[in-house]
Amino acid sequence: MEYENLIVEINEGIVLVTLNRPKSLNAINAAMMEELRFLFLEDLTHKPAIRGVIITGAGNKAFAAGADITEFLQFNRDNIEPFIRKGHITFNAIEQFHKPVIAAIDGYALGGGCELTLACHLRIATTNSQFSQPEVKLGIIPGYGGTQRLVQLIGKGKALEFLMTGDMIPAQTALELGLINYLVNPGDEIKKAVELIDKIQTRAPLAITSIIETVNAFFDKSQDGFEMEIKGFCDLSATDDFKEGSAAFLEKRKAKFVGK
Ligand code: CO8
Repeated sequence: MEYENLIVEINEGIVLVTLNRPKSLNAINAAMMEELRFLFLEDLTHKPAIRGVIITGAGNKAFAAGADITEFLQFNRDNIEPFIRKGHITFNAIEQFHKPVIAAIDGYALGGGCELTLACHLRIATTNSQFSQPEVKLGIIPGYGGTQRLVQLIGKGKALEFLMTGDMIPAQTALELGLINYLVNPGDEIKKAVELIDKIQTRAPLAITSIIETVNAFFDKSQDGFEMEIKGFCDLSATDDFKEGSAAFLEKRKAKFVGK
């Protein structure tokens, strides 16, 4: 697939995905959603040497100002569901991706754009950033998992306030709420994301994938996260990396993990 709404660059195993519709503040239209789905469920699954993914927005005004409102008038009760389901499938794939996915936010992260950041494993935002789930002002609710992931991240009370007011909250407040992991100066968001991926890469890769799966299981009612942790731990105890990690500690040297 040719990407027309995303720029996808791979550099030293880090995939930099830029939402690229700056004239519409990177609003997520149906075509961009399909490209994101293809990227995470097809394209990247064929690329073995990926260390992590960074998602950012083109320009310095927005990460993404939500779903593309110009497409809304065509929607009705009979035709909307496939679009909403595709958003869920895509954002679930991002959440379940086996390597760290980090949102690097500079500017507005609104509606579906905010929901996209919530599906990422970690969020870094600049001091210029603002967050909102303004759907109630349009007569709808978040449709890409926002009602669930926001509660998971900041708790029910704050999430209800955020969702029912549709207020814009500045990055500093987002940091205090635990909505973002790091607050940085504009221009430093990608650097900080690379720094985190570099650090995570020094840890055992199979353990990182297991952490992602097991933490996600906590929020999945069809899974028993405790059982998954037991299985994950036992499986990892059979890996070369477990032997290497323990030996390196005892020999007072840095571990060299191979992902086996
Ligand atoms: N969709 C389409 N175009 C947009 C969007 C958007 N979400 N946001 C901004 N734009 C466009 C504007 O229309 C404008 O275009 P033009 O230059 O052609 O007039 C351009 O981007 C620049 O925007 P503004 O002139 O409005 O810039 P301001 O700095 O004055 O304001 C704001 C910036 C505050 C971000 C303002 O643009 C705004 O409020 N945008 C809408 C935000 C919003 O309501 N987002 C939520 C959408 S609903 C949603 O995301 C639900 C997801 C799940 C359902 C999916 C169903 C398929």
